Amino acid sequence: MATGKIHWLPFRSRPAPERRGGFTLIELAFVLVILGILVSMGAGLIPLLVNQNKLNESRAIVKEAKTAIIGYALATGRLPWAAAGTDGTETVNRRRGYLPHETLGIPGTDSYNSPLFYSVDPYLAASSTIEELKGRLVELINESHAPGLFCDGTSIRAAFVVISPGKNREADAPNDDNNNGIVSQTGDDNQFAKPGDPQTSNYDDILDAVTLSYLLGRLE
Ligand SMILES: [Ca+2]
Ligand SMILES: [Ca+2]
Ligand SMILES: [Ca+2]
Repeated sequence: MATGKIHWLPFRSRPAPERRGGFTLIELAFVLVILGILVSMGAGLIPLLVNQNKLNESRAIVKEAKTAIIGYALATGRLPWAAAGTDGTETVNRRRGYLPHETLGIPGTDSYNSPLFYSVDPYLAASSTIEELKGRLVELINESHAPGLFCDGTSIRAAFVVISPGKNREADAPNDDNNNGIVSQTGDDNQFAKPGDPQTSNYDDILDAVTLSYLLGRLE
């Protein structure tokens, strides 16, 4: 080119843009968009996983409380009364309230750090020996003594229920009838939700129950 003349290269031999093994801007942009979509999908999953984890944790806590109460019945011949306060000490003649966790020697809060609730058939808390407790369970089962605690309307007759108020940190109907967010001695009745009722926008409590016949089986 020292002569300054223009030398036209034949069209065929014009050098093609070289590939150097990297990405073009278009390719990079495309990859970034896909990555962005994947990251946002992953980020969206995190709260769901945290929710599920908390739910499972509270379910396990409620189940452990249930096991501890059965152990208490085996050791003392009666079920504990409910606790009037969150200190978890049972209050004689109290059939609905907080879990008597101090009396049971177990933790009293769920994974949301709310106190657990508890309700008991009073006939079973007023017993004093295993034999008496078994006799009372038989009377409640054959209804020679009126059952005092139900789940799912009146279709399940329970010895006791343990309730975590769940994510909204308040007991929901039908576990709370007077709408004060707690399981109350007065103002709430003796009918509770069905164990394992699905979580909805209105109901997120985690309830577990021990039926009369199950407890009788465990005492025999
Ligand atoms: Ca709730
Ligand atoms: Ca109720
Ligand atoms: Ca209430």
